[in-house]
Amino acid sequence: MKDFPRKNLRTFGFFSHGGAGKTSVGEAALFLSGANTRLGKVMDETSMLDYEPEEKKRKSSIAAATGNFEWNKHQLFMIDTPGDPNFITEARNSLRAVDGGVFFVDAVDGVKILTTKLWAEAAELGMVRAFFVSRMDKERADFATAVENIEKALEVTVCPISIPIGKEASFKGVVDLIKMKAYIYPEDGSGKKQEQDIPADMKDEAKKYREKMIESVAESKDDLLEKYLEGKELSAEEISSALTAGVKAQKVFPLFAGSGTKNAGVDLMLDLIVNSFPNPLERVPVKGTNTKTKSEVEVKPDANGPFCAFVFKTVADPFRGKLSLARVFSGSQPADSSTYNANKGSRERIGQMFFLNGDQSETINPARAGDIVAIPKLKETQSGDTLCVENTPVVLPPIVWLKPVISFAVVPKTQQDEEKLTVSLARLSEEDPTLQVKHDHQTNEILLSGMGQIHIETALERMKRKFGVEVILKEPKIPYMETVRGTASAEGKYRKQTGGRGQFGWCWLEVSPKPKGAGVEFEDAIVGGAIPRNFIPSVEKGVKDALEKGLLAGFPVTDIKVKLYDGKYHEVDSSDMAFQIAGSLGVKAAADAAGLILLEPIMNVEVTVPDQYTGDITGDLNRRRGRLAGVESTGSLQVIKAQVPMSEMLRYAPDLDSITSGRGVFTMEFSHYEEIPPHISEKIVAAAKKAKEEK
Ligand SMILES: Nc1nc2c(ncn2[C@@H]2O[C@H](COP(=O)(O)OP(=O)(O)OP(=O)(O)O)[C@@H](O)[C@H]2O)c(=O)[nH]1
Ligand SMILES: [Mg+2]
Repeated sequence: MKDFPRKNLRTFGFFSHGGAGKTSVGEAALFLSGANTRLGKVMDETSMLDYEPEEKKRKSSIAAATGNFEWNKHQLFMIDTPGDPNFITEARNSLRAVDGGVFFVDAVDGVKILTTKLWAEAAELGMVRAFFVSRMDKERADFATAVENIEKALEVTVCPISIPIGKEASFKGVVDLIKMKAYIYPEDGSGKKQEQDIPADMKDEAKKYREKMIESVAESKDDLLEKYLEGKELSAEEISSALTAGVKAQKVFPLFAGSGTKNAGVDLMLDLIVNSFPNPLERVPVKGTNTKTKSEVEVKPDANGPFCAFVFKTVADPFRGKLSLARVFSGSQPADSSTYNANKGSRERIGQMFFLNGDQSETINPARAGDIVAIPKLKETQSGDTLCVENTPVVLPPIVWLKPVISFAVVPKTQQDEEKLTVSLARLSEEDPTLQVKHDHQTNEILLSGMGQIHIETALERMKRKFGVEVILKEPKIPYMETVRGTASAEGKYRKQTGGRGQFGWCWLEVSPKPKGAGVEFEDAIVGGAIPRNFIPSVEKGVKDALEKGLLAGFPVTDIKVKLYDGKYHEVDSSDMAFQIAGSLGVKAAADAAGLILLEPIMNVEVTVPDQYTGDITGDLNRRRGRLAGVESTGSLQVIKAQVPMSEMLRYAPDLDSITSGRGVFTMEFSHYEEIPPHISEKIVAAAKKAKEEK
């Protein structure tokens, strides 16, 4: 790559829900610019951006990929992000690395929730934004409906710059509304367009959209608006300069039409990025905190300022080791040097640095403001950390990781797999902290939690490919608990006389319920030495072991108080073991008398869907024994909040998908334990009994 002045740099990302055509347009850009010698295709597994084997297999992106190419004497850093909710973290974090965003809308499907969420996050970051209405050649593609849909769903007015000529199989090209010219793109995907006059049957439509464009552009420029209202013609230059000002002020949102696979209309969008997106020194300053003075600071985009870069992604590469992807916001950093991680408070050694084009790398030195670079082998740095100069230590806002919504138990396939499993899972979760690993002591399972089943499955495929570790995926056991309903007392008596020395332990216990979440309490209320001091811990151990193993269906007993208030002993035959057994028998008898019940984990669930699905969702949550906590609306979306038992939510993701045709998303986290209704509890107890007998 040539050495470009900073003002000739642009960074941007592609964002939207899955399948809207981002990667395909990214491939068209790489091909048009000469960064790729052919037009890569997602479907043929020839995409440079979807290069990971798991992406090729699924024919969709699972990770953010960078492209780095030249366009009109400018250097463009492009990030193509995945749109599947399973990998939404990759898109959210990429928002932090770019100065502009192109939001993709499928001409067939319109805007989906994920796009709405990313749009809102981009707005909060003060990012300039544009739209690309893609897949114009698909059956049922409809440009006018897509535009209407965008304006309603995102509550914006768009500024159309190009509109399609024809649609579905007869889609041929686009009309450039600034120059008022038609461009016809050849079928071969070369992108070598032919300029023509606007077809006669499209003149009215082009005029209508041009008016919409001028109204949008002129809105923020009074003199232009006046001239337009007086009916005077505006020149292409006047429109372009107002457009650029409006885009940079985040008041104008240009919109393009086209197709990635046909390589049509993509060049116009790249022209706009070069002409109207800010260069890295013009972007809004990023806010951070100086860790020395604890004061808020602004990191100005200054090429000569102190070095400051944000790590937005980490890749565990089996060959290159760990790669940290960072966006430089200020200053520069040479290779073979050291930098400072302000989050960890430690120095990091930097060897080489790279630009990435798909999985191809190009060494660069130094890294400068605006660059998106890959840095290998940083020791302590994680995604979300800030690299900077030690005497001006700045921490940029860390990444707010989404909480996982689904858990599976993983079982190593072989002994060899078992040995490498913990380390490999740790590396996966370093790469992607929305994957969480937990050892559940109660069920003795290794739990892997993530954003969805596909998220977990692809992570495990990656683990197999990168580290050679294989596992079997199982639904996790629900961590039920047991407790007592009332207060009751009973004796626990253990006596054995088998010639010689016997066994003797005798205790009286009272059990009573404790408040939710209080756990287990053991009280020693023995007076007058009914049981000698040294045997009281034995009773306690017997009681606690029995509670841990469960008294009803093999689940730990909680929220219970056990009081030891009387007992008997024998000078010769009493022993630690005898009192442990007495304790366990006593607590079982007392708990039986007090009434044992099963508790189940209840989750806080939040489902976000377009209006029309609200009824279906609340009905479905009802059937899952959910309790509705409220419905809030934000724009055209409804957020439904409910508390639902965990056992009813294990397979929620695919069900939500089928109810809403993929237009719903949800989050879920643990809330509290609650008593299970008797008819369900009976089944769990019977199953536990059966399992015990079979053992
Ligand atoms: N006919 C037609 N198909 C397209 C077009 N763009 C993309 N496709 C197809 O639509 C599917 C999705 O396209 P992608 O480019 O992978 O979409 P994406 O937005 O990157 O999807 P994710 O990576 O899952 O977020 C693929 O099968 C493409 O071949 C287009 O303009 N016309
Ligand atoms: Mg993609």
